[in-house]
Amino acid sequence: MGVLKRYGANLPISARTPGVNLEEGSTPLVRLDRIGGDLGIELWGKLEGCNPSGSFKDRGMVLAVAKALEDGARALVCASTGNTSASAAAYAAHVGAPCYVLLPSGKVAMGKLAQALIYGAKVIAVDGNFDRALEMAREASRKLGFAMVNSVNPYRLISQKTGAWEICEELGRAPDIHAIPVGNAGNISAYWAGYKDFREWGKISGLPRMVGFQAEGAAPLATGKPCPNPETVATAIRIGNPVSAERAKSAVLESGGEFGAVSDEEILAAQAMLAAKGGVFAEPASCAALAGLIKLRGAKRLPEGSKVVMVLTGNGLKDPDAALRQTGEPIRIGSSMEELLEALAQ
Ligand code: AN7
Repeated sequence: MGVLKRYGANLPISARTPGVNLEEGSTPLVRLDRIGGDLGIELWGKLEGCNPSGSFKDRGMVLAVAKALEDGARALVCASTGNTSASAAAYAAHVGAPCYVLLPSGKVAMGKLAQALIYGAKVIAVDGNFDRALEMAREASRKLGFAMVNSVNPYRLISQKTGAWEICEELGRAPDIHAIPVGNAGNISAYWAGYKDFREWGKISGLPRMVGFQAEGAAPLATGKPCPNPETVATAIRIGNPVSAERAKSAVLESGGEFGAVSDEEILAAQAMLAAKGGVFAEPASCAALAGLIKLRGAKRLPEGSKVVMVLTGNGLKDPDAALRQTGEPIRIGSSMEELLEALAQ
């Protein structure tokens, strides 16, 4: 029914807020017993790739865009590693607003670039990384009076809390551990705030430990050191200077959780495992969460039998190149049955 309909009573909307709706949210929470069995835990995946533009960004974008319309904004602007731009462009198209997106040139997965373009946004490829593109987008929004729809926009994170609310409603409690990839650090902050809301409202009693995973080449929070030149196969989280760093640190500290870093190899291995043992195809950045859980298990720091939810933030179809680089080729044959039988017997 869309996030604003399902949770409107708990979101800052009024009679003047337009009812934007792409039927985002209410995403599947899937129990992954084969992988959970390997890790000695009860593992659930929140399939945020099932949102209309294929990532969790839609949850926050719907409110950010509704508020921008309510405030009479002339246009939307964002910088993005890909998913924010796809989401902003989709909602802008749906409501008929102009949209400008700044992308780090050559570092955005093909599917996301295709989305921003086909939804009709004006796409600008910046010869710089995401962090620089974000500075430029912020300045442009100030100069030109456009609504900034990155997670510096407070409505984004408020509405992203709905992911945590859905998990608690479905499980009837909070998980023991909440695992999530971290880039600009907005989503981990939003989930923590969402869990705390539910406890405050008396709907759950316990809170999860928040564990956030970054890619080794872009891990300012895991290492505690700035990262001026982030690099990783998980381009969605190729971010060196997270905007919500302080909020995310509080989430980890208050919840007794931790940040961790995983290598590109570990991320890709987790992606293959999730697909081949779970039937779920998530993009590399999303798989940093599973890679992190595998690492915790290896270090004997994943308590046996824990109830664990990982947020699979984006759809694997957005970045088929990354998957194809690690899979084999199909077996090629002619059109005879002999060749087919031979291939099937291999
Ligand atoms: C699939 O689109 O920052 O820690 O510009 O696309 O809340 O930033 C994307 C981030 C995880 C990290 N997984 O979330 C953007 C952008 C996927 C993502 C993250 C992103 P945050």
